[in-house]
Amino acid sequence: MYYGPGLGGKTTNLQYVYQITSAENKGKLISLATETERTLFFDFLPIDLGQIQGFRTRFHLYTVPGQVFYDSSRKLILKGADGVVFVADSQEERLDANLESVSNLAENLMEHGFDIGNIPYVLQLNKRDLPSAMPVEDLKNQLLVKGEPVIEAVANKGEGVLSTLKSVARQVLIELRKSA
Ligand SMILES: Nc1nc2c(ncn2[C@@H]2O[C@H](COP(=O)(O)OP(=O)(O)OP(=O)(O)O)[C@@H](O)[C@H]2O)c(=O)[nH]1
Ligand SMILES: [Mg+2]
Repeated sequence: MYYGPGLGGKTTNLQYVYQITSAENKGKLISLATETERTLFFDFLPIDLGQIQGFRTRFHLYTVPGQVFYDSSRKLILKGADGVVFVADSQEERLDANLESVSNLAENLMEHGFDIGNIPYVLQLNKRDLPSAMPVEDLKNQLLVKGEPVIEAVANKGEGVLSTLKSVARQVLIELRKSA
């Protein structure tokens, strides 16, 4: 599941994954959006990542709406999440929105009995191309929750998108193995 502040680039991550995945390995990309392309409820993309360590792996990718007032949608979708990608917007003027979204995530996870400290988790620092992007070290200081993998991205160009997905997928598989 892709979480993060509004306009941070969550939907863009899914669109890129959709674009580069061959037809036989993906289902439909379903987007429920407003007229202005803001996610209203969620985006959904089922994909097949092929064989990983002898497992045939299928993932259901979801994004949630980042806008603060859509919290009930976020809660509902978070309920079934096996892993979370936090898509941060690197621009300095979005720092507060990033921080608010991280604490909203931690709260909503807790409500479902999950611990942000245990769930597979990746921090994606998106929009690295923009002039007001904060230094990576500063963003890490502000946004890291537990020493999770950090991936720099320019999602609309596809940079960092796949490595983000692989990183969270790997963690999810490790968790599944533990419970198998
Ligand atoms: N310059 C730049 N623009 C980006 C990047 N990633 C996404 N965008 C643009 O940012 C805008 C918002 O991206 P979305 O993917 O719709 O953001 P979102 O997180 O899904 O937003 P909500 O659905 O409202 O939560 C779009 O115009 C994207 O093209 C990036 O790395 N750099
Ligand atoms: Mg969106």
